[in-house]
Amino acid sequence: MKEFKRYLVTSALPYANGPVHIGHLAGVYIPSDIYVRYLRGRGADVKWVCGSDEHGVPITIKARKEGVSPQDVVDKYNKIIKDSFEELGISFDIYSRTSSATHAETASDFFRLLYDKGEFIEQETEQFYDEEAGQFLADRYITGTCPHCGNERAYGDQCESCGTTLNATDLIAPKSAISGSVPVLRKTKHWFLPLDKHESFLREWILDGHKEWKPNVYGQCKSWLDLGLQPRAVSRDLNWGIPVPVEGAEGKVLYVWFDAPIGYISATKDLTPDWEKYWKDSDTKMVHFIGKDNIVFHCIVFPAMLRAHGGYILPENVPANEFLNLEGDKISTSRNWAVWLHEYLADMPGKQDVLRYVLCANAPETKDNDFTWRDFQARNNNELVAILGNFVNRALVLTGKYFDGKVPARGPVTDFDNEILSQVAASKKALEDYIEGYRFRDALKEMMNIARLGNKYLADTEPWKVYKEDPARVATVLNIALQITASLSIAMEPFIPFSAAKLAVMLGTEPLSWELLGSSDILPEGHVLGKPELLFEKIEDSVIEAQLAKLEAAKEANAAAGFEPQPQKEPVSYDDFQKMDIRIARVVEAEKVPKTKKLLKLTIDTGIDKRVIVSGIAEHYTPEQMIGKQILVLVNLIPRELKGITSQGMILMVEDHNGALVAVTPERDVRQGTTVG
Ligand code: B3M
Ligand code: ZN
Repeated sequence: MKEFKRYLVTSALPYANGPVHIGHLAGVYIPSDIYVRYLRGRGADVKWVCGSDEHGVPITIKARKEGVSPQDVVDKYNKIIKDSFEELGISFDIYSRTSSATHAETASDFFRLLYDKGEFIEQETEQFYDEEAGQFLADRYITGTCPHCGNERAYGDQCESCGTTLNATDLIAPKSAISGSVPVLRKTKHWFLPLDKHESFLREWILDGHKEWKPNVYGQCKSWLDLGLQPRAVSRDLNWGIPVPVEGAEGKVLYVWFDAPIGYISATKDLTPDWEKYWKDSDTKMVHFIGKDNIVFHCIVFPAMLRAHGGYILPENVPANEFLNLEGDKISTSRNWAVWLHEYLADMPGKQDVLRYVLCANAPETKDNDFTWRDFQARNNNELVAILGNFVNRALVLTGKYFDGKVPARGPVTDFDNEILSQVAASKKALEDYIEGYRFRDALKEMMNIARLGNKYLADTEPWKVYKEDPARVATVLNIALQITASLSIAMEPFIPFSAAKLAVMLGTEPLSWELLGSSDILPEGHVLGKPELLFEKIEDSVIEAQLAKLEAAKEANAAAGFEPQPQKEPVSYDDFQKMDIRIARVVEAEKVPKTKKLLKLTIDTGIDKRVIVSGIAEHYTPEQMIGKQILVLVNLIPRELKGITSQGMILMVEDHNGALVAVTPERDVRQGTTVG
């Protein structure tokens, strides 16, 4: 394996159009913070850069919605994000912004160099243009009817109702979201990066050269490459972003995904005058931490850009994570289904490490994973408090009690002592392998194993029982327990740095270097310890219930906000209404229609006859739930054939806000056959 002289670590630049939530943290920022803290602990030459991504269409949409300028939006969220990261102990060397002057210049020069080298293709395309607003429309700015499901509020890039990806030109009756006018197609010129030109290089570099990448990352790259790469537009018609630095490009800016990764370079420039060493010297190991939705940009597009430019190194690894869900549901900003970092910090003061711990323990490293508040509570109470906190507390309190808070002398050691000490020593290598292999969950478990070993050691040696008879043996035991505690404080630092710092104070040491981990002589005899305090406290049910209530409220607010009653239909006469024979009937038999998921076959008593109705409610009602129920039925609906069964009528149902069907029934039982009117 190649030895590197220094590291450059990057973490995805959060869009400055909203705060950061636990999904971002578990996917990107906690793992990268662990990685970098570990490297620093080893004394490595490492620079870690991040910053906010302040361009792109979503920011302009948000600004328009809130009636403020895009600059206002990014200023607001840049501050919220930066402050909350800092409070959580996310220890970037720099948190920059893509609206900085350095970045504008860097990105602009980058584009210009590629342009001058002939690395772009210039092409005219047709794009929707809003004549009233006098501007081209990004796909998100166009709404219309979805050609697949008829949803009248589909966007030019996607229908959120049926989930289909669309082109703006697919929409039926497109409308500009800016002025409401009907947009027209107009020719516009753009610059494209011909990814196809870099395809064979990328194939070799990734598919042959980086088989060690995580399977999810490697697999995604392979499927992109196997599909064949196409030229990608790197400019947009938009008035928010970095102007395309070419004549005749008025009103055009760099595509946000072109300038954002260059933000890593700009941030490094702002961090150190030595930036070129980190970007251009092949002795530098560059690692990009990202979420899975960013893989193509970091593994394919950005490397192609760097290569087209020349002189830059490429990433050694891109350990992208999958997604974190919340209480079984996809995290969603628009539905406010998230735990927002800034709110967590306000609600749970002093509990940064609990969140860090739980998110690392549940990090979606190989597959999507779920965060639940109950699990959060259990991990705090059963792991941090009961295992880690308990061991540290016993070691320190017993030393205070028997040896006046000074590290006692170590006498002869037993085989068991040696066995425990060598297991702690072995943890160092295991931790290193896990962290360097981006397996942070396993690394966290290994750290906890040190505490588990400590507990086992105290439970087996029982110093509190032995002290009276054999204080010298207890001195040895506590000396060893304290050495383990000191090792633990080193191992904790990357994961739970606040508690590690607190523990260092209790041990009366400065933060200790990684190399000491596992040593049995970290604390000399007679060393004076600090005052023991609890590292973690139990989290009560009420705290968890408050968080769950908050989520429930979000769900309800959503349901209320998302509900848009259908507009009133065309007027009908009373005679028209009278034509519909709606009556009370009772379900007498019910069974599932074989080989279907949705259909129930119901036999109903209509008062005039017994008849069969086939109804698409099997996912909402079991046959047993339907039998005996009084329902409303439109009995004179023209019969139709469903799965070979003639269905004579329709049962009246409504759909609730979760899409579940609810039967409409009379408020109390009435005679079968009674008509509604
Ligand atoms: N802002 C997208 C995201 O947060 C984007 C990352 C840029 S990294 C150069 O998912
Ligand atoms: Zn649709």
